[in-house]
Amino acid sequence: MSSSPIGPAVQSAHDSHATHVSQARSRPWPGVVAAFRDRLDIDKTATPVTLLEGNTPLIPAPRLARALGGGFELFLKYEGMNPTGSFKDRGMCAAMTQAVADGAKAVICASTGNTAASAAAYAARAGLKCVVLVPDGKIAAGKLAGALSYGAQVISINGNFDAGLRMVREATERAPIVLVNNINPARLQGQKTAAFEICDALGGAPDWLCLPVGNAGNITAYWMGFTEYFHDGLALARPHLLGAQAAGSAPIVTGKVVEQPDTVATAIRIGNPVRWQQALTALDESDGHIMAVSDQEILEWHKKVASIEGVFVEPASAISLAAIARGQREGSLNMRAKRVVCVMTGHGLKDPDTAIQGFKAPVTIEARVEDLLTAIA
Ligand code: AN7
Repeated sequence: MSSSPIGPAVQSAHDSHATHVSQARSRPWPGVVAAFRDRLDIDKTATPVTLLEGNTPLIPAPRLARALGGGFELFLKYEGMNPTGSFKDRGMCAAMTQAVADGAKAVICASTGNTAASAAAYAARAGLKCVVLVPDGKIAAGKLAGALSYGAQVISINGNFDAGLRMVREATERAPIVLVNNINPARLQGQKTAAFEICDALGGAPDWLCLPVGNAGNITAYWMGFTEYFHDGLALARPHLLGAQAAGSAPIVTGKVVEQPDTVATAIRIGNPVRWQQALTALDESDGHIMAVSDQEILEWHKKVASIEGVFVEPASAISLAAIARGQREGSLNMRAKRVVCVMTGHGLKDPDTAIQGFKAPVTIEARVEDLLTAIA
């Protein structure tokens, strides 16, 4: 028997290694529509429009858990690893699959950035025209670069996300163009698959699922996913939901529409969430909690998740960590002995400017090794 460097050490090592490899090769990940087809309420016969999104890492984060007070188990669901760098790809592949099945020729959305990039990519994949409305000057560089590169028509408006959404809703009533914001139910169908993946990976639901809340589509979709697995006996319980909003854009926390939302986390600069009511229902049914944190706290944890665990996320994605830190400190949350999943919704490369602003410029030295040895801190 030839020896295999990575095969199992016990009997018939060669055979079981070969079986393992051939299975992995014969069943590549097919993307979320094909992987969860039976569970998605979209056209069952449609050919998926996919970039093989989903199947993202659930990364154990023990050092970060200690930095957050310790005594609990923490995992990061790294949704920034999706093809366009955010969780939006899960919903967008479902929405685009349905749109193509319905004979659409063009799609449109308003966006703080990630939805725009995702819509643009999946429209390119499907051969559809794509129009995206973004708030002037308030979109992170990586998102704009994506939307432009994928070939969307990018229109900047003198107004925020909420104004953009009102415009695209009306435009789709007057022109033959499909809306792919999360008002589109197929979006939530795709996004709920993240809850399935987490349950599959953990062998059940976590105790807490923590995430940023902007338009509240994701929290609604997660709750749908956990609830479906629970009702079908694939998870014995459902998690508590912890939602987090930026203090300057916290309509659900304060119970009031925010006319001029403001936060460094531009992804969630949203003052009147579409899925507000469903978010309240999910928070209530899960016996969950929603809280607001300052931009300073967001930026603190944005840095820490990267420097402590090597997971680089965009500012909005760090907000649930800031919320846990504050909740533990103030005594409003008790994570002791719990299994906690924080959703890292977008990749750090989406917003390089905010990341760089948090640091002094690197020192420059002459190209001499003596100078290097002196400079090493
Ligand atoms: C990184 O792209 O609304 O509560 O237009 O990009 O489902 O809105 C983005 C939202 C969290 C909030 N994290 O999710 C858009 C947009 C990141 C995001 C959210 C967004 P929802």
